[in-house]
Amino acid sequence: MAIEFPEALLARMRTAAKVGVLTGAGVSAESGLSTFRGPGGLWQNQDVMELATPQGFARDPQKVWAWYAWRREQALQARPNPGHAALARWEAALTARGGTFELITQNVDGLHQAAGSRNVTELHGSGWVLRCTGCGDERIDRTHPLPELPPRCAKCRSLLRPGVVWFGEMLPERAIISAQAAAETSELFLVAGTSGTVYPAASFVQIAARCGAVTVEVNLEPTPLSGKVDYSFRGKTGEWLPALLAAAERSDA
Ligand code: BJW
Ligand code: ZN
Repeated sequence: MAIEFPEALLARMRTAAKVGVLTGAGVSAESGLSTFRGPGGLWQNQDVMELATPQGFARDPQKVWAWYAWRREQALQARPNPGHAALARWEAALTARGGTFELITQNVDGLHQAAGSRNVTELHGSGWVLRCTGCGDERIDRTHPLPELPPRCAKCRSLLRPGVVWFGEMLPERAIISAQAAAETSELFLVAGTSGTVYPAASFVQIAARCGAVTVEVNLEPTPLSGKVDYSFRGKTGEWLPALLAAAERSDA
C-alpha cells in the first residue's frame, strides 16, 4: 500500500528514542477476534454489566465463564496479523538502536507477545491467567476446554476467575505505573484499534500529548481521541501499521 505520510511524522518516527503504543481490540480484528463495541461486536446483543463486572460474575459465574471459554477458544485459533507483526518489528528495530518501545495493550489475547513483542504491558490483564477468588492463587493456563466450568482452584476449591480487569476494578498497579511513565516520556505515542472510550486506557495518549509527544491514531472509524491527536489515519491496522513503518524505514535509507 503506497500511502504518503507527512514528512514531519516520518522524521519523528526516525528520531524518537522513546515510543509508546496503546492498542485495543481493533488490532486483533484482522486475526478473526471480535471487537467489543459496534456492529458485530461482542457486546452487540449482550449486557456488559452481566459479562464484564465483578457483580455479573458473582451473579452468574457459569454464564461469564461460558463467554470467556468461547473467547479463549477463538484466541487459541487466532494468529497474529500484519498489524501485530509491524509493532513487533518496530520494537526490535528501535531497541537495536538503543531506544525504548513500550506496547501498552488493552487486549487479553496474548497476540502481541505471539508476534514477538517483548515490552508488553497488559492493562486489562490476560485471558490466559486463572485467579482463585478464595486464596488468590494465579496460574497461566491455555487449556481448552477447561476440565470443569466454572473452573475451581486445585488448592482450596474456590471459584477461579479470568485474570482480566472488569469495569469498576482497579487495573494492575505495575501496569498503570508503566503506562503512565511511557505516556509522560514518549516522544511519539501511537494509539491503534481502540474506540478510546474506556478509562484510564484512553487517558494515556492525552497525557502523552500534554507531555510533548507527537501523537498518532490508526482506527477504522473516528473516535473521541481523533480530535486530540496530531495525526489520525482511517483504516485497518493490519494495513496502515506496516505501511507506516515501511514509509519510515524508506525515509531512513
Ligand atoms: C479497527 C479494526 C481494524 C475494528 N483496524 N481499527 C473516567 C471517566 C468515566 C468513567 C471512568 C473513568 N475512569 C474510570 C471509569 C470507569 C470505567 C470506564 O472507563 N467506563 C467508561 C465505559 C466510561 N473504567 C473502569 O472501570 C476501569 N477501572 C478503573 O478505572 O478503576 C478505578 C475506578 C473504578 C471505579 C470507578 C472509577 C475508577 C476498568 C476498565 C476495564 C475494562 N475491561 C474490559 C474487559 C476486559 C476483559 C476482556 O477482554 O474481556 O476491557 S471492557 C472492554 O473495553 C475491554 C477492552 O480492553 C476495553 C476497550 O475496548 P477497545 O479495545 O477499545 O475495543 P472496542 O470494541 O471498544 O473498539 C475497537 C475499535 O477498533 C473500534 O473503534 C473499531 O472501529 C476499531 N477497529 N477493526 C483498525 N481492523
Ligand atoms: Zn484457591
